Amino acid sequence: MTRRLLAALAVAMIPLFGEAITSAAPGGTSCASLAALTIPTVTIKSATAIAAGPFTPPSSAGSNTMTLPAFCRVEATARPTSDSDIRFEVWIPPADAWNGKLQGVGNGGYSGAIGYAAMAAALRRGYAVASTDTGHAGDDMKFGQGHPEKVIDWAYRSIHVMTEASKLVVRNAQGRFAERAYFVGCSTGGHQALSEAQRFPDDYDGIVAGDPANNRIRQTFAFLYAWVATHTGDGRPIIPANKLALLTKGAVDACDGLDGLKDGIIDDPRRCHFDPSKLACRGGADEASCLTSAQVDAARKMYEGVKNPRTGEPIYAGWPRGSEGFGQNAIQSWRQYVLDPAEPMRVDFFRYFLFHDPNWDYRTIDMDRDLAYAEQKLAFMSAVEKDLTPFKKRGGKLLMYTGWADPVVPPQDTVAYYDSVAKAMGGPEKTREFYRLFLAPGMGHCSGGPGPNQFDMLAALEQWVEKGVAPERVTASHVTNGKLDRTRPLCLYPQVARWKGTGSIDDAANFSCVTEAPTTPVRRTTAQR
Ligand SMILES: [Ca+2]
Repeated sequence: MTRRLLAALAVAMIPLFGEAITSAAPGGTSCASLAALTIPTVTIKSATAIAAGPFTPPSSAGSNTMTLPAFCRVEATARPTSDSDIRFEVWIPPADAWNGKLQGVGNGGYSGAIGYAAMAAALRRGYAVASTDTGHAGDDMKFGQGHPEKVIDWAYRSIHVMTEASKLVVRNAQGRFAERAYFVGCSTGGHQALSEAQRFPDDYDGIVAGDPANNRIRQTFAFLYAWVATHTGDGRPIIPANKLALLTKGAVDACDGLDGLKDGIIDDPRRCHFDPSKLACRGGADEASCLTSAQVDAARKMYEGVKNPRTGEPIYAGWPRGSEGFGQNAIQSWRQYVLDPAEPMRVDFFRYFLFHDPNWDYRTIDMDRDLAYAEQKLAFMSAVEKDLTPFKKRGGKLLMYTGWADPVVPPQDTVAYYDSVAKAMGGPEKTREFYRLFLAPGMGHCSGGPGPNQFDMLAALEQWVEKGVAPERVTASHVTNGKLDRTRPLCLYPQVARWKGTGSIDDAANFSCVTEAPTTPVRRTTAQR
């Protein structure tokens, strides 16, 4: 009785102190006073109550004005080492709008920028949300020169320190810890997601890892390989941009029907063996409608992927058929990460992170010796640990997805990582108890593509973590010019979506998730024959 009375009085008194909008929560600390919070190695720069309405993030983020509900904005810097400068923000809804949960959001590329758009999306769902610039500003890699601790901050430490500090900030704002913590990221965010599950299993209850660039070192070697394979000795692209769509059309024409449905989508590129020589020009001509032998050769190398020159072993998966050029933007093709750059993408990894030589010549690469060196020197840059026992034991749930037409992170590497975890964790059944993979046919890098590519993995994960309902299928939508024109189920790997034979092929309800025979026939012993 007395406590209720005090609580009522406290609420009634708030306006007298002018804290009606600055208070994050009854029972918590007012927003403004969060600035006085002390967390080891963390400096809080500001804590500001933001009223509902338009909010413009700092100009360096290149973000537009967004319309947001009211929140408490906390800006902070973490310095886990003397060379660290990890900026992060925590946005906290008012108590009555808070869903009781915290969300950490991931980054893209080497992006030294806070992800305001992702923060906004989380805030609108009622989450308290945190994002970091990963410890440096800007997308280039020169920050690593002479700053090994900053490379570690980028690779995995920044997300962890952001997460630990954010939990305390939210606790002080609301008067209690968040009941659940989720991490959501794609691309580098997917790398960060897997890194968290592997390195810091206590950080998050649920994790969404999209199109993960977690096999970072090998992916960087693959970028170099791909650039050299697709450029002339003097650095000009061998395949012109306007022939990429031709390649995709050739691949789709050859493989669309393999899944039993001619719908413009290659369901599983592993089953597609389209050879670009099918598009070869006759008699050595170079025309817009066909490929020269050099162009055929370059495309083959992209599909094939980088191999160890000494042993012949694959180093990293090749790019999937269907990823060559399926849209207008450079990111919807091989252009952005392979053909357009004047030098191999991420060549500064070698210059500033690995060899400490700004003049290092990528043509001197030895894919055998240099890869071994990189994986010894910078092992922490990848997140490829197969044993996820600690994450599973603490009850963590991990949802991973990727686009089968991803032109940036070849999806076969993502599948290979999942399979390697399943093997290490006692098989597919035991792995599905805490870690599930969903493949999106015809989806590009994190979004876009001819296949359905919009879905809500976080909602599926919330059901799993909070209600124990593990996702079997997730409905994905395809939108053209703002109009929904197709839905399909994304199926729990290794299942695939198959049309039931009746009804619209643009309606997910008419599809079942089924198990098909493996792509590689199982070898039988003589006795079994
Ligand atoms: Ca098809």
